[in-house]
Amino acid sequence: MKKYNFPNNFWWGSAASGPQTEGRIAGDGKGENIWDYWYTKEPEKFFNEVGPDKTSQVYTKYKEDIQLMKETGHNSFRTSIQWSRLIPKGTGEINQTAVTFYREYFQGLRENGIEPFVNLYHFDMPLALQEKGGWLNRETVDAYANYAKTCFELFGDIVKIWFTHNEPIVPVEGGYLYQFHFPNHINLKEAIQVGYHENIASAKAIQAYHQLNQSGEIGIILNLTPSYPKDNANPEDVKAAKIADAFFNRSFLDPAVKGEFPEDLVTIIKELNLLPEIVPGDLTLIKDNTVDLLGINYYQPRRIKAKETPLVNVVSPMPEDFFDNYEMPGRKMNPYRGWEIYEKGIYDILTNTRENYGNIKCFISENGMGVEGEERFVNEFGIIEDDYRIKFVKDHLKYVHQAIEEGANCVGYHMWTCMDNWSWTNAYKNRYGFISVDLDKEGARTIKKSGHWFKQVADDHGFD
Ligand code: BGP
Repeated sequence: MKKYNFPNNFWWGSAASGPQTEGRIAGDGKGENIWDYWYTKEPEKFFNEVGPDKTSQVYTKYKEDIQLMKETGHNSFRTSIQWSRLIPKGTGEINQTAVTFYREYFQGLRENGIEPFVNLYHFDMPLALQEKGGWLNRETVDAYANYAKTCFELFGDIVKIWFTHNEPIVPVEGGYLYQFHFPNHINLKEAIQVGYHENIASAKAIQAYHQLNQSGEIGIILNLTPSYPKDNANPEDVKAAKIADAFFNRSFLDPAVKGEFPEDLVTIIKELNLLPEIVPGDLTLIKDNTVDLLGINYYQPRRIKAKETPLVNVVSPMPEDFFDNYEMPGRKMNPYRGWEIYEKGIYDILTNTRENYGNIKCFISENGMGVEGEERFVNEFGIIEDDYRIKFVKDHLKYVHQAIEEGANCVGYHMWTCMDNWSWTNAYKNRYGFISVDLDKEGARTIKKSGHWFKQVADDHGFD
């Protein structure tokens, strides 16, 4: 038995998404989403001007990729359905080519002993719906609920583990606060409405899934960023960290798991006079439709201190009116991506989930290390020697192990990601995969050292 031994039925694998991997094939019937559109309008906003057309070509290579997943120890794998591939305009006609593709893809995974985890929404609003306001428009919630039900009906015989959203806070932050997703607004009122609608949409999808009785599970995937106060002994820092936690974590975590919005956040939003438009019945819907399991994406923590001059900008308030981000001296950084590495954060999240969220069934749905310029680590056999990634995953897994030993109900670990993939405006800047993709050689794949290592860990159910 290994020193860091995990249960025999632990989920080992990785995560990806449709828009980041599939690529767009001319004539396949896919409709436009916000990424296709934004790229045609402002290609210069994307790293090296590489857009969503140039993804890792999973659409044509998925059979080969499934074999590579086996060679890298996967017993499970997450991707997402692209809403605009399945229903090109977001509502209405279904693209039958997409139905065939997804059925074969998911079935192929299952036949090879890889459980397909399927997410419904990974930042990819169909353009036709965005033109009517996207998540700002309540009609999108109903369109999404219908899309979700369609997916369950079309693929529910093969797929038994579903997710309503990946990181729903990101479209809020990127699209309505910090300008890294279309439509690039800066407007807290809109941000709150968008987040609220995503929560309602998630509950509606959960309701639809449970009504169909398909004998599977449905959850949500949240990127949780533990908020650490600069000084634990300073009540103002502690208070500021709690507010950041409410904005960025509990805004989705509490409705998803507890069926209610966090009171402290509601109070702040009320005081700002920014409550969203609520339709009668919404709060009961949220209460009655919580998740069966929780996916946790963890990359880095947030370090927070109290604002030196607390001042809410009443004309255009922002979350940062309530706290300051703090660059802790001496914190460990990923030198290739610029994000902090704090392995214990993963343990703190799992412990918080155990203690304060009813120890809901959960798994690590993303964790990984982005590296810019990874080609420089290629050895004479053409393999990327990513020892830094092995160390990163190992160091996090040790803390996952500890949390499980202490009772956390964590049933798996998925790394971000399988094949190096296209990452929104960062395109191929930061590589994350177990498997490299050579864009100059028609997307040729090579397993990295970490992929071989991971296979051993999965086979051995752990490591020493
Ligand atoms: C996560 C997203 C992924 C992916 C990853 C890497 O938050 O769920 O879709 O983009 O971040 O991000 P980046 O390429 O910006 O380093």
